[in-house]
Amino acid sequence: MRLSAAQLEALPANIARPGYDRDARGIGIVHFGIGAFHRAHMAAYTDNAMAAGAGDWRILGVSLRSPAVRDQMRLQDGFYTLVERSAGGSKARIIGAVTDVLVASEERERLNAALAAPTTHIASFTITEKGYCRAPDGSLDLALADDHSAFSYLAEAFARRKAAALPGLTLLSCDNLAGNGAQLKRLIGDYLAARAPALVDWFEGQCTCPSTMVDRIVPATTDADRADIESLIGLRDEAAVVTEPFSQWVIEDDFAGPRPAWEQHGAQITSDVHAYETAKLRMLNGAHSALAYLGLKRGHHYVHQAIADPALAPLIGQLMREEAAASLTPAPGQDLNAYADALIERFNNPALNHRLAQIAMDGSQKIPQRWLETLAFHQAHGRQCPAILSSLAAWLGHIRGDNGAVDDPLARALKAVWDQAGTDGIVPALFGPATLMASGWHPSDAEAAFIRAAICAN
Ligand code: CS2
Repeated sequence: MRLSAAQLEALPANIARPGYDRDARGIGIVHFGIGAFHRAHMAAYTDNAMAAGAGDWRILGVSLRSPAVRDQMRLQDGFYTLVERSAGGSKARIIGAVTDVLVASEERERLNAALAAPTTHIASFTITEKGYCRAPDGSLDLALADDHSAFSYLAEAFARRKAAALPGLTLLSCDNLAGNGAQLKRLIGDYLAARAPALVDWFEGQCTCPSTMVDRIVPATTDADRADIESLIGLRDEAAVVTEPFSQWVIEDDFAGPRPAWEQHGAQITSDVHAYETAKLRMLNGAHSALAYLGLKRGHHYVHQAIADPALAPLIGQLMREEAAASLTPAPGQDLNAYADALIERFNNPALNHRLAQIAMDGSQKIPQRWLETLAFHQAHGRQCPAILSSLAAWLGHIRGDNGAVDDPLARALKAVWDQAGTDGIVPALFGPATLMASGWHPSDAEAAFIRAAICAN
């Protein structure tokens, strides 16, 4: 039997279910990119907020193209199980915050109407790094930002809201980009300037784009997880998500209109998220990517295996503490050493089975904010970062194809650079000025030599 509204009564008594009358609540949020991360993070905070008080904050989930999540969730009336897993065991609850999921390209008008509804106040995003359609220099790539990108749907909705004299929206990026709100704002501005210039002033005057730091480790759900959850709840749940007990959300206090009382359920609303965001990107995500490429090379499959490898653990410690943390200015009360300790403990969670291959995906979109900014900082102070440079060498091996097929929007282009430049030329050919991975970090001869030696040592 499948989990659905009609089956909630059949759940075992120890499985918590939404503590509010869902049908009495309206939609206040449209969320783009309704993958496992959103379901384990923002949707759970929103579910808690609705259980604790009034508020029409149900979420309409949007997939830009893939019907997979829609097909899983529609049959279940949007309900799904959220399981927190640690060495101590599993804790499951049912989340009801998501009303429905639609595929944008199939239900364009319905999406448009939802975004333009007076009751909708927030459009939020977990569309992954590549969903932002950025060119290597960070500007909007208009060829990527086509009619099926989030930008195009937003522009249509803005036109309707403006015509109806409705207030703007809060556009909430929950992706792992540096200054994610500021980037979203700039990219939407670029899109409108090119495609709908009459909306630029309205957007700038009416909408806001708070930056956020989002953190929860959410491995892709496997068939084994679904079987396990079926035995836990007694119902089949195709949309279940598995996560760690830890969760963190820091949000810049810059909303265009009302919002759920997320801060009463663990979120921090602050005037400045920068220190948290950069620490998370450079320390957690930076270490994650290093574990992925170095770990795959050493034959590991999961994060907890890679972090337990004595050949990798010291290097990860060095990357987090001596390279990433040393590049940061902590906020008052932010203890980066304690943060590194906590991250190592989370990486060690043996119950999560977080696949390195999942983290290794889309490296071209991830490593600028995870590694290259740290490299640039230290280079400016005359220092080298051996742990990051070793990780970069492992990534170069990865995109050459050393670990098998490469899942990255730039996979072909990166391979072409490799084929042309070879080991001797790959660093300047990929990271030099006006190259695919050009950034604020300009590799010195010594850094290039370090990476080359690390590639050859393998
Ligand atoms: C990971 C992140 O897949 C990846 O690249 O580094 O998804 C990471 O698990 C989350 O950002 C943790 O909050």
